[in-house]
Amino acid sequence: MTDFKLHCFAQSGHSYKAALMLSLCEADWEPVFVDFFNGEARSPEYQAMNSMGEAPVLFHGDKKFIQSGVMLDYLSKQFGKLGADTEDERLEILRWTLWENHKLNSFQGIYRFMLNWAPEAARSEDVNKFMRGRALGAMKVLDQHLANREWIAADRPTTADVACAGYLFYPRDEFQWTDAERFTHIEAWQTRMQALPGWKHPYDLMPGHPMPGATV
Ligand SMILES: N[C@@H](CCC(=O)N[C@@H](CS)C(=O)NCC(=O)O)C(=O)O
Repeated sequence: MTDFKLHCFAQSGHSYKAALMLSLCEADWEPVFVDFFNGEARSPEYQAMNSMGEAPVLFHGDKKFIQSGVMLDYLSKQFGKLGADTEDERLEILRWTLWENHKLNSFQGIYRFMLNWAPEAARSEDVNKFMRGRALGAMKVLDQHLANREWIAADRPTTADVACAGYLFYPRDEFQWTDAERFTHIEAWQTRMQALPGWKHPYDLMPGHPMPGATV
């Protein structure tokens, strides 16, 4: 039996943060597929596990963790990896983890969902345009932050880097980014992330890709 079980699905950038952290920590873990696109997260059974109705959910023995930022903090302490060395670093990691959850990954995730997978009746060009602008705005903030530094919150990788990775490694065509919409400092940071031992692409870490009949 594995030490950790992560309820997740391949397209979930919020789940990817936890899956990537487990992989970087060389944890003994297994994914448990959440059939999100068929409504599993809204089922009474799922909501009994997570009243917030979200993926991911992480189990470690009889301990349960909800919210990716909580998982990263817990795993960092469990494995003694990617954590803060000082109080200033701890606060800087917290700053970027709160921000990615509110802006960077939230806007990218909702924009990509609306674009590719929202039910026909919920689709809206106006919503897509708005969310696209917000996502690009957040990516620009991160890009500028990375202009003169290698890692997000310290002089080495921390959970802030794992947290911000959420949606950034998914294929560009899933967001319909144009060739002009490139962020060179983020791309250089992605190359550094990919060089970390244990780094894997979200579609190689979590189940559910490709979706049956998927166009992206
Ligand atoms: N703040 C949460 C966000 C999790 C989240 O929004 N997950 C998506 C899937 S990627 C979800 O379950 N959404 C369902 C909903 O918003 O109702 C975290 O960081 O864990």
